[in-house]
Amino acid sequence: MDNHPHDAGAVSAEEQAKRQEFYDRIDAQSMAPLWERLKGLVPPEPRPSPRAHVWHFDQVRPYMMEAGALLTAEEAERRVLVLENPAMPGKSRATATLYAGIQLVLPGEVAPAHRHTASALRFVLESGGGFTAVAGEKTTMRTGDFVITPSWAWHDHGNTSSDPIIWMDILDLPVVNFFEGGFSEHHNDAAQSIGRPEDDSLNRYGNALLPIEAESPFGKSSPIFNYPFERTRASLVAVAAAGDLDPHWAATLKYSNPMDGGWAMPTIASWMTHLPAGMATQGIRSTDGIIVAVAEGRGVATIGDQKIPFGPRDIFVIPNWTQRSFQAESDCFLFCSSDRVAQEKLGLYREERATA
Ligand code: GTQ
Repeated sequence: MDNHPHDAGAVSAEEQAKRQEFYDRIDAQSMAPLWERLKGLVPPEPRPSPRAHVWHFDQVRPYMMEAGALLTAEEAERRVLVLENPAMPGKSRATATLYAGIQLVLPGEVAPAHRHTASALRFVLESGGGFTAVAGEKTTMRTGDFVITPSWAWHDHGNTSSDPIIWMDILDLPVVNFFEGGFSEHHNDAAQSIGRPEDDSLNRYGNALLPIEAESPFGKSSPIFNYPFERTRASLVAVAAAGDLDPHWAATLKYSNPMDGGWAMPTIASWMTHLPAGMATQGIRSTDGIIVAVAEGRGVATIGDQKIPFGPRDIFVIPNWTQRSFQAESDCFLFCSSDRVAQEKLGLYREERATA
C-alpha cells in the first residue's frame, strides 16, 4: 500500500490559519478533522509503546524482602511490586496490554480471598511450598509451576512453609479496563473454605482424560489451574531429544485447555520454550507483546537492536512487532505469556519469520 498517496504540497500560512480557525470552532462542538489524525489512528504497521526491558531477579529480590518488612500481606491485600514498562510510566503495564507484578507471601501469611473478572496467572519464581486456593481447591505452588486464577473465581494465597514464596503475576487488567467491564469483590473470610482434595482438578482433567460428561467449572478458562513444571519440563526435554527443533521457536509447547485444545486462558496465551545449551534461534516478530520469565538457564535475548543477558528468575519484555531471538548458554526453559489468544480471536494476530 502507498503510505503517502495524496501529497497535495505545501499550504500557505493564510490557508493554514483559516483551517486552524475552523478546527478550533468545531472543537467546541466535540468534533475534529479526521485528516489531521488519520496517520496516528490507522498506522501502516504497529508502533509499539513499550520498550524491551529486563528485571534481574537478584536486583528485585531485596526490594521484595524490604516490602515484606514494611507491611503484611493482609494489610497490603496483595503485597506486589508492579513491573512497569519504563516507556509507559504510571500505566501499571509491562506490555501494551498486560499487567505484571511480583508477589511475596511470607511464612504464616495469608493474602485474603477476593475475586475479580480479570484473569490472573502466577509463575512461581521461588518457593519452599506456599499455596493458592481457587474456587474451593488448594494447590501447592512449586518453583516453575504455572497457576491460573480464572475470571471471577475466589482466590486466596497462603504460606504454611518456613520460607518466603515469590511469584510473578500476570493479569489481563489493561484489556478488561479497556472495555471498562471489570468487577471485583472481597470474601467475608480471609481464607475460603476448601471442599475438594488437593490437585483434584489436575487428576480429573490433566492426564489426557476428562470426566465422562465434562463441563468446565471455569467457563472459558481451563479446568486445570496448576500446570506443574515437572511435567512441562519433562515433555520439553523429550521433544528436544526427539530432534527437529523449529529454527525460530526451538522446542515450544503451549499450555492448553483440555476442553477444547485452545489456549489455557481466554485472554492470555502462555507457552514454554526450551533451548538446549548452545542453540541459537533465528529472528521472528509477532503482533503480541511478550513477557518472559526464565525458569532455568542462562543466555542472551536479542530484542530489536538490544542484547539482554538473562539468568534464572529474570523477567523481560519483548515489545509487540519487535524481532526477537535467543541464544542459550546452558539448557534454557523460558516461560512466555502474551495477548496472542485475544488477538487471534479478533483476527489481528500476525507473525513474520526473518529469513536467514
Ligand atoms: O493475587 O489476586 O498482582 O488481584 C494484582 C491484582 C495480584 C491477586 C496482582 C490481584 C492479584
